[in-house]
Amino acid sequence: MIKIFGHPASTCTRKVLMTLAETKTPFELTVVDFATGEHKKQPHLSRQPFGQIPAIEDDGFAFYESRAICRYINEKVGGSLIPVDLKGRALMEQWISVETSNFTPHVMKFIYHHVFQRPQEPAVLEAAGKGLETALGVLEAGLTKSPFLAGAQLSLADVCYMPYIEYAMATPVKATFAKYPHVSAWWTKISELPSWKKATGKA
Ligand SMILES: N[C@@H](CCC(=O)N[C@@H](CS)C(=O)NCC(=O)O)C(=O)O
Repeated sequence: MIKIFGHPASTCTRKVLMTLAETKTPFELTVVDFATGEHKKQPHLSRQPFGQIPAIEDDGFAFYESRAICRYINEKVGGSLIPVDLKGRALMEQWISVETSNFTPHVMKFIYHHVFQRPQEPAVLEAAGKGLETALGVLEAGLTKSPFLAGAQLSLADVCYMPYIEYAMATPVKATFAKYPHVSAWWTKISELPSWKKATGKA
């Protein structure tokens, strides 16, 4: 049985929970208690040396990094979240890199400020707002070409954005997302998936 060490409210854990739900993979979640700083102490530091979540252990094989964990799970169980064709895989990797480098650092500023009680300076939010608009414009253009980021089917590219958008929708940047019709339609479609409801504890 795959063991995940994480927290159900954590964005990075949710990518993994979504991958597990979508691939119908059995797992056991061990909650790492952020409130008591469990992530910064042993034994968690042996699982994740940066003191972050999530981490995984599968039959004695242990590693960390949410996106690597998602790829591993999908490949291990023969899931459909990694395109089989070379071009589809290239697009998936492109969009995951955009998420990591150009989307998440900006959207997280709003999530910290409005959801996780970590106030950000106005100048930081202003810069993040500009970066987010640029990223959303690029996503909008991509989603005019295909229903999902890497083509005709849901892939890990879509999964990697989901936890951040879920929280962003509870902040004032919901209005920014609404300016991008293809992004909005894509979010409506993927956030209604039963697997996402399961991953976020709504079902
Ligand atoms: N690159 C890592 C980032 C993990 C990460 O930032 N996790 C957050 C929770 S979503 C965390 O543990 N934050 C606590 C900290 O950084 O001290 C991954 O994708 O797994």
